[in-house]
Amino acid sequence: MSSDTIFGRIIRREIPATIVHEDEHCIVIQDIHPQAPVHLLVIPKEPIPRISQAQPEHQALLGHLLRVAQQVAQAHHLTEGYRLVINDGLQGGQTVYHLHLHILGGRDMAWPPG
Ligand code: DGP
Repeated sequence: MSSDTIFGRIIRREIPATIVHEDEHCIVIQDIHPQAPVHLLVIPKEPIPRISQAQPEHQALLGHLLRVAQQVAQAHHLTEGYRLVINDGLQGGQTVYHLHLHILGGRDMAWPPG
């Protein structure tokens, strides 16, 4: 599976996206098909295809993505709570094979997810 996906093209500014955060290691964009009033994607610049393929050397990067998610959620005033989701592979419902963390907020979430 190629690691050059639509998210790689967004990171390289080859196609547009609404970018709400960028740093050395990741970008955060608005999801094009929002599933909640706030639906953001935290995307590492390194194109790791799936969380199941992350390696020990990615530990700091993975921690960074969580910390950025926390800060971006706070900046979007998600004070009542929010959900972080990583879909992995076919059964996990992953459609873009460049690791990303969904931030969903602004409404009550159901459990279990579908
Ligand atoms: P997943 O199913 O976990 O792989 O989620 C992929 C998400 O990416 C999905 O919620 C829709 C979003 N998405 C797909 N293509 C684009 C795009 O071109 N731009 C933006 N902003 N989001 C996209």
